[in-house]
Amino acid sequence: MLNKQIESLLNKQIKHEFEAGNWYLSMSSWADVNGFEGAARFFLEQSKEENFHGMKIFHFINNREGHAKAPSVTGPDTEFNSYRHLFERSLELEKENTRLIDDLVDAAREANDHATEQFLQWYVDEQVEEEELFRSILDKLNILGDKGPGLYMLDQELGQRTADLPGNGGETE
Ligand code: OFO
Repeated sequence: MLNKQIESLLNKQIKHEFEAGNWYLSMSSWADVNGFEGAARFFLEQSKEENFHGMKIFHFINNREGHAKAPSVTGPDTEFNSYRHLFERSLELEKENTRLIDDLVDAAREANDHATEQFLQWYVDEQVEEEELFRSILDKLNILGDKGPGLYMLDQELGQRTADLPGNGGETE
């Protein structure tokens, strides 16, 4: 059974995951409106992943006799300065999420809640991958450039992305 403090922190994390999902949805829309079809697809898939992360915690709370709360989420920005800005902002969001997950792991450890600590290990690993993903895209932008054929090629590559979700053949299964 979850203690109340861990339950409350996990509920806050659900909210954060859905807020991240909304940020990525907003980025997808900005990319679409500005003609970047690849990034529009990429961020739509990223948004689905974040919503899945939130739902995974949602089910975990209720499975452990807690009460998962459907979160009220704050709206993201709708305008971005540039293609590069989308990925810089994404990396910031992921770094912030890594800090929140680390705090949650610390709290679970202090509460001797081994099941939650083990459950959160999936998120710890996911954060390493997600920060690396956005860093690698920024590296490619540095190499290929922010406009012209280089940017077009990168956008095409990003458009190949499929969310790592159950049923999509990803590691999540
Ligand atoms: Fe961007 O990762 Fe969720 O947890």
